[in-house]
Formats: sequence, structure tokens, C-alpha cells
Amino acid sequence: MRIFYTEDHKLRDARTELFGGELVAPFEAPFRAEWILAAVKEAGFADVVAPTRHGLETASKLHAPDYLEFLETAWARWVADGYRGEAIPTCFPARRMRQHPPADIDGALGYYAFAAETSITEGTYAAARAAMDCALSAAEHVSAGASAAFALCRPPGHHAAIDLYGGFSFLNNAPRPPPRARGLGAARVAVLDVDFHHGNGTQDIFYGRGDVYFASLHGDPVDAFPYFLGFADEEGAGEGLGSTKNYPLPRGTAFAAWSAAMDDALHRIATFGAEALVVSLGVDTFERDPISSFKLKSEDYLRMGERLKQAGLPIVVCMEGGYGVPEIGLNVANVLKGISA
Ligand code: OKP
Ligand code: ZN
Repeated sequence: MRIFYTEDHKLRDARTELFGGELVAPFEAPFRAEWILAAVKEAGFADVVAPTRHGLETASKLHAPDYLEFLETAWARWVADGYRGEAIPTCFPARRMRQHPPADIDGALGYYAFAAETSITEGTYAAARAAMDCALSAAEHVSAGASAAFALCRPPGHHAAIDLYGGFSFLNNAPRPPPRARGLGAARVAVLDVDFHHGNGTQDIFYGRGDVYFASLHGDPVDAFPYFLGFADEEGAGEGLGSTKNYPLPRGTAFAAWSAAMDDALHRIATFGAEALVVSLGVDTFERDPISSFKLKSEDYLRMGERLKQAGLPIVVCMEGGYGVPEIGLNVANVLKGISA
């Protein structure tokens, strides 16, 4: 399986994350991609290539133009206003307030953020573009006939919505339907999000579309980030009604219950008639993940990969979360092994 990776992910190296009332060293940091790359190489995946640079054509179909312009210019605007720390929003257009982007950068941050933990820094936009390049290149590789590809995306993307950033995500990396499938006209693609956190961004982008099925297994939003989306009664809207499926799961969920939910999701994806599968792979479902509460074990990721392979579809795997512990590498390698078996 070919792996798409670029060192440009290191441009996303924030000093601060707002956590527990403190500015701490971010959980989402460069070591994650290095550990994952080392582990997949160790597991025998040697075909690691740099992604092709892409323009904003795909991003413009997923995100609003004003949002893309905001991301590209936010750091320069922040610095120009004389702020000395990393860019963190402080004021949000909450209930009964006016929804419009202010001219002031401090206000614009609040308008485009749905969460405040994620600082914007100098290299953030360039790194997010590079992550998107990995996802697009992996999708193109699958379109060209490969049965699977792995985009080692960093920063993650599944929380990035049409015009919102947060949850360590800026540009959405997941929804990259292989152009071959799109070219068929009747293309149907499924995104299966197995990160511990609900993929609110991906859901938002495809909520009204009937040609993309979105299924997510995640910590129940009653007690897990992103708190305000990912409930079982969200099923899509308009042409997309019935094309969104959420599996909110309780704290402490282990592989037996988790994989039963994944089986259900894969059955629905088969019924939907998907021609390609995009997997938003977070390994923060691991029992020792520092910010999550599921109980998956390293060998469970092998079973996960094997079950994904059984779907019998071309697979684009996009890296999302997984934090703190060295096992993130092994766990990703196990998923890839299962898919390749
Ligand atoms: C990004 B990805 C929990 C705070 C959560 C943000 C988590 C972002 C996860 N107390 N902070 O989906 O792995
Ligand atoms: Zn996550």
C-alpha cells in the first residue's frame, strides 16, 4: 500500500493549546506523524512518496470561499494587529447574535471557529494544504487502480466544516472521492469515520448530498468533543436524507461493541451502493489515548483493517487523530496490515 507523506506537516507546530484553563503543549504535534511513519515502515510498508501539490479546486467544492481566504490570511492579519501570542478566538456569534464575519481579526477568529483549543500559527495554513495534498494524491492513486492508499495527513481534517475550523482541523482531508468514481456520474462514495471524535466537519459538508454516505463511530456527544453534533437522530437533509449515520457510543466502549457498530455501518454502506470507501482513521479509540475514553487494544486494529478489506471496495485511508502514546504507530500499522492482508 502506497503511503503519501510530506515533512511539510512540521509547519504545523503550535506552542499552545487551550486546555483545562491553561495553555499547554498541543496534543496534535509533529511527533505524531513521525511515530506513525516510523511504525508503518517498520511494519514493512516501504512505498512512501511525497504528494503532488494541488490547487484549491477540490477545497473550493467543500469549503466556503470566504473561509478559505480567512485561513490563508489569518496569521498575517493577527500579526499585523500587533498580537504577540498564537491566534486564539475569544468572542463567538452565539445564540441570538449576528452571523457575519467582522473586519477585525480577533472577531473573525471567533466567527470561523467552533472551538477555542486550536491556535492558528504561522505555518498552519501551509501544513493544512500539504495534508490535503496527501489526501488528494492518495485518492488519485486509488483512482488509477490501486486497491488502497494511505494519506498520512497532519493536521487532521474531519472537524473542518464548510466554514468552521477547530478540533485541530482546518481543511477537510477526508472527502476525496476518487475522480474515476466521480467520472462515472452516478458515483457513490462512503466516508467511514472511525476516529474517537465525531466528524462534524465531514458531516456538515455532505449533509445535503445523496451521493456521499457518511457514517461515524464516536464518543457520545453528551460527554465527548465536539459536544454539539454527532447524535443518532442526525440522518441527513434534502437529497442527503438517509445518507448520514451516527453511532454515538458510551465511555469505556471496547472492541466487541465498537466492531458491532462498524459492521452495521459497513452493511449500510454496501446497501447504499458505495463504489469507494474513504476511511477517516483516528486511533484515539486506543485504551491509553490521553484525551479519549474508548478501550480498543492494539490487536483490535488488525481486525478493524481486515473487516474494512472485506467491504471489497477501493479504500483511501486518511489519518485523523491518535495522541500521546507510542502505540499510535503500531495501531495505524495494524489497520494497514489488516487492509493489505
Ligand atoms: C481532534 B481529532 C476534551 C477536549 C477536546 C479537542 C479534541 C480534538 C480532537 N476535554 N479537545 O478528532 O482527534
Ligand atoms: Zn479524534
